[in-house]
Amino acid sequence: MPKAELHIHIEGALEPELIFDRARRNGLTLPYADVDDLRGRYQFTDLQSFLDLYYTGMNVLRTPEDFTALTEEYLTRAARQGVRHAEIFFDPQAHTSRGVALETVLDGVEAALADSRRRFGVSTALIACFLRDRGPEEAERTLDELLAHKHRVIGVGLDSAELGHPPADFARVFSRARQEGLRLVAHAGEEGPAEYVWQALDVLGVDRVDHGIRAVEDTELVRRLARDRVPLTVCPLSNVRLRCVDSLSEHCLPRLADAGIPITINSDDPSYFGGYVGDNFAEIERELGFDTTALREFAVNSVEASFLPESERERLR
Ligand code: ES4
Ligand code: ZN
Repeated sequence: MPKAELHIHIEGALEPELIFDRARRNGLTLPYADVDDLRGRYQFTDLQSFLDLYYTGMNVLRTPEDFTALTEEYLTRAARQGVRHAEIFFDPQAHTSRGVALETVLDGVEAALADSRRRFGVSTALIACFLRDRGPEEAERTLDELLAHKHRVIGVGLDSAELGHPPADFARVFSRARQEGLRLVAHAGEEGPAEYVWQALDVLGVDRVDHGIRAVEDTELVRRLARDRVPLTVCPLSNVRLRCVDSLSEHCLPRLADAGIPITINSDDPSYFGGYVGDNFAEIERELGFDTTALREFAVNSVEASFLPESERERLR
């Protein structure tokens, strides 16, 4: 089934084996005995407990070649699971804040994206996310830096620790990004309340909502998302691993889909959450009993919800 992946953090595709490989190449010592020791620590209680390991893990990424290797590994795995187009998030501030230049990240990632269509059969676009827990002023400075490379990203997003960092705080930086012609997305309603989803829609004016699962708690919001056909990029395995839902069999995605919201299925941070996008499809099929028609609809939604121009969508149908 050809599909687009619309919610993947490239830094979350960093597998433990690559962490060790890059630490060795960069002369860094890791506080883990081996790959199994590191993987054994991937037991999360909430979003923050994951983010702590996520930001530590990416500390081994120093050179353009590190980012190229990371991106090639992701594209290899995604292609094997049927991904034909990927809109890839990256976190500029997670690198610039530790002395790795934005150019290093962009040059390295793009070296892999440049021949992705030919090598992997995957078309790509990049979305730069602001780290909401570092505040709106730093987000504005990050946008200034990004605008020197405007042609290299298709849009901006908002991620990291959600609670206490509402979308409305980022009204100005998103308004500027829109004026620059960038597409807009934001994580909202992952751990945060339905109110944050309203703000993503009405204050930021996003094209898609990342996660958005807590919209299920607000019937008026569910009607709004369905009426305006606002896509949600749902990440089922992520939601279970971060305990945003109790179990996959109790996930709200059937209720959101039945209400008429365009739902897409995505991997989020596949190295940390136990699977790539095909694994997410397989698990929801098994645990939620979706039939082939329903799964195909999620795949079709991902193409329709992508930022691909109409002329390039035929390839994915
Ligand atoms: C993230 Cl699962 C998730 N939520 C929020 N921000 C993130 N950054 C990377 N993964
Ligand atoms: Zn995410």
